[in-house]
Amino acid sequence: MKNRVFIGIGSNVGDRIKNCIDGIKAIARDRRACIRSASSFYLTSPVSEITQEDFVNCAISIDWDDTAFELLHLLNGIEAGMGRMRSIKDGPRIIDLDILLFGDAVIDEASLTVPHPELHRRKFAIVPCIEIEEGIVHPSYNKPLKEFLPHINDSQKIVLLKDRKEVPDFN
Ligand code: PH2
Ligand code: MG
Ligand code: MG
Repeated sequence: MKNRVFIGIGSNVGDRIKNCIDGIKAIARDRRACIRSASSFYLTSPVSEITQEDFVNCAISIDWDDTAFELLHLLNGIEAGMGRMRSIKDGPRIIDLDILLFGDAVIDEASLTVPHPELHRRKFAIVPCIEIEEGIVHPSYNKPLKEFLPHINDSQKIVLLKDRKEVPDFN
């Protein structure tokens, strides 16, 4: 069965835009994935205790024809293939591919929590998702994702870097 999935993408090491694009292309190459939409690319301040470079963040929606755990396995493999080390929590990374929403599934397992546990607290994750689907609902709270934005601290900076109209078609 196919599920509509939102994946958050981030990079703050090396050529950050290229890393995000390479990550999306690698997802698109898997036959179980069909890319539906990509957001604009944003420059975002790190949400972390650790001093580090700003991130480039974006999101994609895909139709995924397998389980959430198989998708996690694919994303972990792509991250490793792009040279990501098992990095310190919230530290710098070449590429980060996170399952933000998996249809309206709520999963709470040791290896996977869906929706992403920080999604509703992070502007850099919410803004690209609602750009793709304005009314998208957070299934754990049964509340539109956009309604979390006014509660997020102004210290989280996010600026448009590359409009989605200039983002290549990934299929
Ligand atoms: N990812 C993190 C921690 N902090 N901050 C920004 N701006 N963007 C990220 O992708 C990000 C972060 C952990 O995955
Ligand atoms: Mg992450
Ligand atoms: Mg991650």
